[in-house]
This record gives sequence, C-alpha cells and structure tokens, in this order.
Amino acid sequence: MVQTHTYQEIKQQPATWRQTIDLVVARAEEVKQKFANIQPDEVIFTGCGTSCYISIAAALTFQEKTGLSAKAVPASEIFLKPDAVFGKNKKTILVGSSRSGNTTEVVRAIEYARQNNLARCIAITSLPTSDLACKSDYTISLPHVQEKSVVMTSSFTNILLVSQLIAGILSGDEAYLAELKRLPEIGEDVMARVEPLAKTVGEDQNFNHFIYLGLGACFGLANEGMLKLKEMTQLFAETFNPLEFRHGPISVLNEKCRVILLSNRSIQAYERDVVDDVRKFGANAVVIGDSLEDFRCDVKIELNSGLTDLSRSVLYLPFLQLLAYYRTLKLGLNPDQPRNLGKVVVLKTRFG
Ligand code: F1P
Repeated sequence: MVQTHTYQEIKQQPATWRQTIDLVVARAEEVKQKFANIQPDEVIFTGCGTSCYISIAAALTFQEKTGLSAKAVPASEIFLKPDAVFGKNKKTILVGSSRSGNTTEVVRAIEYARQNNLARCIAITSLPTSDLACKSDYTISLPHVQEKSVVMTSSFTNILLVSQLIAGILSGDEAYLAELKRLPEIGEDVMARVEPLAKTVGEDQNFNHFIYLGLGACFGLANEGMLKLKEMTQLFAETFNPLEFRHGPISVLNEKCRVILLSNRSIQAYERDVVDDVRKFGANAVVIGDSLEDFRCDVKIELNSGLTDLSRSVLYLPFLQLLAYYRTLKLGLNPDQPRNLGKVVVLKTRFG
C-alpha cells in the first residue's frame, strides 16, 4: 500500500495523544490560574473548517463538564457579527483553535476581540510561532502534531483533547481526567480493530450519498467525519442531529444512502428508533459507539472502550478518517492533496 502522509497521520494519533496529555497536565496549575484570574461568564470556542468542528465538540463538552456557559462560532462571525456573538458586559474567554495558527479568520477574530476589549484569548495550535500563538494572551502549542497532508486528522483529535483536558482540570473531575489518560492505550486497540471495517465500508461503491448523525459533542465529530469524506472524495455528504433528521431531511433517503450514526450511550433508545426508520426507508445504517447490542443496523462498529460518552470522543475519529481515506484510494485520488484545497486559507479582504 502507498504510504501517504494522511495514512501515517491517522495512524500516529494514539501516540500523539500521549504527548498531548503529558503536555497539558504539566500546565494544569497555570491553566487553573488563567481561568481564576479572569472568572469568565462565558467561554467561546472558535476556528474554521475542521477547527470549527473541533470548537463545536469542545464547547458542548466544556459546558457539560465545567457548568460554565460555552458556545462555538465560526471565526468569521467574531469580527463580522460581534454583537450577535458577545454578550453585553460579559467577561469572555475566546479559545481559538487552528492547526496552522495562520488562517486569516481566526487570527482576525483574536485581534478583533483583543482590540475591542471583548475577550481574553487562548490559542490552541500546532505552530508556536504562528500569528495566532503570538497574538493571543495564552497559548498551548502542540509541536509534536505536525501534519504534511492538507487534510487535518491528528490535529483534530489532539486539539479536541486539549480542550477536554482543560475542562477536566477546571472541573476538578479526576474520574474524567483518568478516563482521558487511558485514551492512548485504548486508541491503539481501536485503531487496529476498526481499520478493516473502515476499509470495507469505505470501498463499497454501492453508496454515494453519506449522512452523518450525532447529538451533543458527537455533532461536532459527525461534522468532521462528513468533512473528511467531502474534502478527500468530493462525494455528497451531510450532517444532522439524529432526531432533527426526521424533521424533513429523512425524505432524501434511498438505497444509495449510507447513514453513519455516532452513538451516545445515554440516548440509545432514541437513536435506535432513528436507525429503524433509516432502514425502513431503504438506506444502509452504520452505527459507531461503545457497545451496540440492541441496535438493528447493517454495520456495527463497537469501540468497547468502557469510557463515558464525553471521554470517548476522539475514539470515533479513526473509523471516520479511515473510511474517507479508503474511499479516496478506491477512486484513484490522492488523499494528501484534495482538489481545490490548500493547508491555509488566507483572505484578500483587508481588516477594518
Ligand atoms: C483550517 C482549514 C482546514 C481545511 C482547509 C483549510 O485550518 O479550514 O480545516 O482542511 O484545508 O484550512 P487551520 O486554521 O486549523 O490551520
């Protein structure tokens, strides 16, 4: 098999998670101090593309774990629609995520928030020397997560893991932190087990319309699964909340559709009914979750981690990324260099 950068970067994830955990845990006191000094009313997570989907998963996890109000917005909205984003007289922390740290929108978002005294800014990025890192009040950089591929894979899971670790540190939830620390070891096992299934599902050209379903933090992860497939293969792919899917979008289902549900254990009874409906209307249903004995579906991907819903998030990604990767190879395309895409989007329009 051709050893593409994308493949190596997907496979290296569990080892990089280990380094990320050590790096963030070593800064736990510093992180607590930053939040204690600011006492934020709200935390806003922001980014673009994959980093926007990281922000969605991070914000939902952060609020559920810490009890602090949190939300995610695309970086452009910070400086183009600030009144719709920032509450009046609220103390806000803005967390900007970006692999490159040089995406114009996220750098402008941070500059705008600081210049207008709207928020104190934290950056999470792979590049310590990037504009985002230099312009933020506080930076967590991940020098061990350097990707050569245009598509973001290990940077997604590592940046998300940083946000989860921060949520665990701030909430003082030792059980949650202990679960996160088990991810590298469990991840190695999941990576090996899901690869053959991802290859079979990805290479099956009977399906050309992919619908990803996920609720809560899984909505961010489902969006990322959708984006990987879309970026690398240009196939038709969309994302919905599983219960919202019944309110209209379900009408598109036919035998060419493959629906991939990212299951939360806490809401499985609702999800099972959605999957039954998906199959009733002739589509193929793939369910990925921890233990799925009661689901009636076409393909089950059981992670068997024993972890809680909010700890398990990054374990969904190897299957989703490898599925997209294997379809890309099947189509004779280069996963490292998707059509029309570069690693960083730089805007021509000037700021201000
Ligand atoms: C964000 C991003 C990528 C996407 C594309 C352009 O990059 O939107 O998610 O794949 O290649 O850039 P970054 O801000 O995280 O560096």
